[in-house]
Amino acid sequence: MKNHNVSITEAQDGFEFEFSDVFNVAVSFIDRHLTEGRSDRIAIRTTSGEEVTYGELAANVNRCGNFFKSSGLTKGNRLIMVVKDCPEFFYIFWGSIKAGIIPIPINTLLRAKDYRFIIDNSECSAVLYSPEYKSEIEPALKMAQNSPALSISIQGEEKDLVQLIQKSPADLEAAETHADDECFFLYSSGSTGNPKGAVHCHKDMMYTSLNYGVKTLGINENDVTFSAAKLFFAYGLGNGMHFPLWAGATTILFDGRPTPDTIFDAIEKFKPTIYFGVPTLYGAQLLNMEEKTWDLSSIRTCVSAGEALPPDLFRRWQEKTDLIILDGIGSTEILHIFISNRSDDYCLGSSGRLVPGYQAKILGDDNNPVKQGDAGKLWIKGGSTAKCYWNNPEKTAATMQNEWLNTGDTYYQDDNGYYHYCGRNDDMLKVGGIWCSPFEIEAKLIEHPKVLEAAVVGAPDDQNLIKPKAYLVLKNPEDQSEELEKELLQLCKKGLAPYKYPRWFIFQETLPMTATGKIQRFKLR
Ligand code: 3UK
Repeated sequence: MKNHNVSITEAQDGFEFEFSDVFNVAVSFIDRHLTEGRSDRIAIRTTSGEEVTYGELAANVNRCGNFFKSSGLTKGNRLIMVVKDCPEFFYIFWGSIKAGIIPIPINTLLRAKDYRFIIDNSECSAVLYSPEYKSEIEPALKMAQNSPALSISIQGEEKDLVQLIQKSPADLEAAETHADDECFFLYSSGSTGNPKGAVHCHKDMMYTSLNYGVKTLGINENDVTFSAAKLFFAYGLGNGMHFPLWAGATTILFDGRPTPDTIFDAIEKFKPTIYFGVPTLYGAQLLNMEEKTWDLSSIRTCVSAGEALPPDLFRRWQEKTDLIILDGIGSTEILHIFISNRSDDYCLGSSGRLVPGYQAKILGDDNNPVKQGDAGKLWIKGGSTAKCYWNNPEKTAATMQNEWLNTGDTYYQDDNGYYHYCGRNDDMLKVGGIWCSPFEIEAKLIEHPKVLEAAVVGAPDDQNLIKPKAYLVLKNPEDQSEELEKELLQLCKKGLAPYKYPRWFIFQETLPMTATGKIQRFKLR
């Protein structure tokens, strides 16, 4: 048997890895726990009461890998998974990787036409899905040009994955892959255009787990992680799977819709030590806590990503819970968080400092680095960056250049080294010739106690000059009044540069959001 070894040394600016020629990352994340004596420790707990030990996890991963091989899948084949957060997600993901098959976890909230696109673009050989998504997957399979040999609904009366794989052997020799071979893909839906498949390698999740999980968050085997963000999202995949598995910790899986009540309920019952949320959910959770009290005493760290965390949310969360929220920015292409605040080093309203192992540059319109303090386009370099977009050379060439990745975000770095988010490059607006960050105005608006969510976009005034326009969701829709508009205007005029106050206020019941909780400002423009 090949040894799939890696030697890891900690350097000042991140971890360094030396991989043996043959290296399959499933050996490090799954099998290692058996040799390190964790077979009887709990790897997964579900909110519906299931428990999976590291020993059971390893056996089911092997069975799943063997089942795929005996179903005709071979090394390098792609396998799409539209699977809710459940132990089977782990068996399929790791069983594939261990057998050299490339799993592609996909957003479970997409529609048939999006699934069709990904089935064709990935040229996958298999589609595995939770029965809940059948009504979108079946038409997608019919519409697609590619017809995958295997398509399985993983639960239900006739076929249950765990039963299906019981006949397959519980031992599996890891496929002879290499640290920089393709390991899994994640499709990211940008604000426009078709989803792009970021190609990640075996080494990438070691890089994020050590540099962010261990080094930045301090995750260890006594931790219990709980991510409101689902596993199909790179943020959730790290939080709810890669980091706890790397550390030999326990993850809590919840397959329902994340609402303040369901999330708080799970926290009370399953007592996570680290909680991962997104800003809109933190906002809704704060509203919920105005009427209810919850026991959050198990939590030592709260994390936020996906969108910038408005400082006012941080303050109110800290007042209410005595916990700080560590905001950090990550992306599907870089796999996880590359700039982050830390428990002992944070700056309110910033994304924090670089995570070890990552480098940043901020470029102006001429593509030269800007002066410290000036805003520009953020580029990142680091060892977890996707090697390309699958079957998409144009997008690869536009986004990935000489190991640097264009994040598409506008940032500035302050004198103390903290990075401040200004907006997506294409969400930034120019008012009177000056770049203006929608996020800054939104953060000001939600300081008002009656405002739940805010989105700011540019709109032309009667002279066709672009000015900020605010869309607002109120905690109580009945609070809408001219008086409130005046108060909001005062708040912005007092707290922002003079040109930045919104010229229009539009009240709505909801804002357009992506499945991962990001405001879709382009839909409001
Ligand atoms: C935005 C943020 C400000 C930013 C992600 C953590 O969100 C993740 O990945 P996606 O590919 O989106 C990436 C884009 O989202 N963004 C994310 N976090 C922040 N903007 N402050 C933040 N804290 O525009 C970025 O380019 O969906 C988040 C871990 C893994 C991830 N994939």
